[in-house]
Amino acid sequence: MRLSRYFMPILKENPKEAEIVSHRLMLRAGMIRQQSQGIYSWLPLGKKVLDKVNNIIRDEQNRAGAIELSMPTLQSAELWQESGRYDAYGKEMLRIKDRQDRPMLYGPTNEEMVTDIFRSSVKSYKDLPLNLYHIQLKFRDEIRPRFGTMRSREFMMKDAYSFDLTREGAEHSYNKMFAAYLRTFDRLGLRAIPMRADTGPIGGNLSHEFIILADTGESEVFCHKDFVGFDTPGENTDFDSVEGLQAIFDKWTSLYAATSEMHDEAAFNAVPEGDRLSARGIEVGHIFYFGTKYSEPMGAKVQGPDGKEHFVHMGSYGIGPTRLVPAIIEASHDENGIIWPASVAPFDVVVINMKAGDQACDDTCELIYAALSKAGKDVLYDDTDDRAGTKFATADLIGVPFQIIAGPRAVANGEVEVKDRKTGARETMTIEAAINRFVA
Ligand code: 5CA
Repeated sequence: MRLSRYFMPILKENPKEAEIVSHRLMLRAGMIRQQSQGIYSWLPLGKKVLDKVNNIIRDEQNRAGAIELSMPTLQSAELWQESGRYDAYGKEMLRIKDRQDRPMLYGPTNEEMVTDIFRSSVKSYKDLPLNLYHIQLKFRDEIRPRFGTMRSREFMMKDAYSFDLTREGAEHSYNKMFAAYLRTFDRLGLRAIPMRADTGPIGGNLSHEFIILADTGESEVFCHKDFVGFDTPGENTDFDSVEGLQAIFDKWTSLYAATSEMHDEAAFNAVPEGDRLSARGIEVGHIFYFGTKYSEPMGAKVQGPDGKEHFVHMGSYGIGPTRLVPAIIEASHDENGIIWPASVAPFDVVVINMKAGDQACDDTCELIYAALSKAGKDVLYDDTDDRAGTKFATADLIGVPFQIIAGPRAVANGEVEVKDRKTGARETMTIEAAINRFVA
């Protein structure tokens, strides 16, 4: 992508409304724009990162055996009257009427709708276990939307819903998502700790929140510090192995970890003082097992091997991609801007032409841009006529992992500079070596 033809509205000044660093940097880097309170557009640079986050989430959901579909944002109130949540949900639910005066709502979550899909076509235990997910916008009329897309009113959620014949089966389904979440957050460059959590309006009694430790987090959390160094389940994790997944769950819940709602002071004090971590955190995922809370009132049942009808045991599993993007920034930035982990970086590398219009600089940059693009790299080419200093600041701000800098002096020697955004290390090398560094 040539920057001269891209749309990346960088802000020079620090936006006053932004209280935390991720919100400030997302606005400054031209990733998002607020349209009304708690409702955001994702501009091209932000959209690229969000898509990469979603693809990692999708990949790990699929690996764990979940199946993607897409449900609408607008739902009929009738479904929610069946479960009893239409009245219970309160003011967070945005209620709308259509032209026939029928009550509708903008979905804050999808338990009812997915249960309706399930009951309409699954009739036998032979079709279980089943886990259906989608990545879709939600709306919650939060009292205090804040921190940009960290807590917004319209936000994206990956929500998965599992169906099993028995409680034991449902626990295995829960463990699959538990392990998938550990892998997902690891691939996003984050250390997320599963903590026992309150279930709120979703219901049930088994629930974990996945929390990233960050000073700007909204949750108060308490845990054993050893979680910070725990190994993440590997790529070869067998999601069909009941024992294998139980072992992962047991290990990751063997030490104390709880959010403030579930905090047990006495149990925490039993942890040796030097191992206690009392911190703030960002909730990036939340999983629930709630048994037959929805299947019973909505009549979602299957025929079991005993020939009888059984209400299915369900769980739901949420991740917030539009919260994850700022959470990654909170965990990875410096005074100059964002430092993206390679897995979600909007571009692999940025080529900086320090003197656009200079024939040798232009030729060198074009050559590198073409070679890397041909090799399948996602390259941003800063071909604008901005001052070199402005270009460096922009490249640092938007956090692309590597910069290839072509200035007249180096280019005269057939050389360019390669800068690592994270370490700041710069290395001068031949043009060919620079290309090979990313292509090889
Ligand atoms: N149905 C269940 C799981 S599918 C559910 O709704 N869970 S939740 O309420 O905990 O939300 C799941 C995830 O969505 C949260 O962990 C969080 O990452 C994200 N999320 C929730 N509310 C917001 C919000 N206002 N802004 C941004 N992300 C949010």
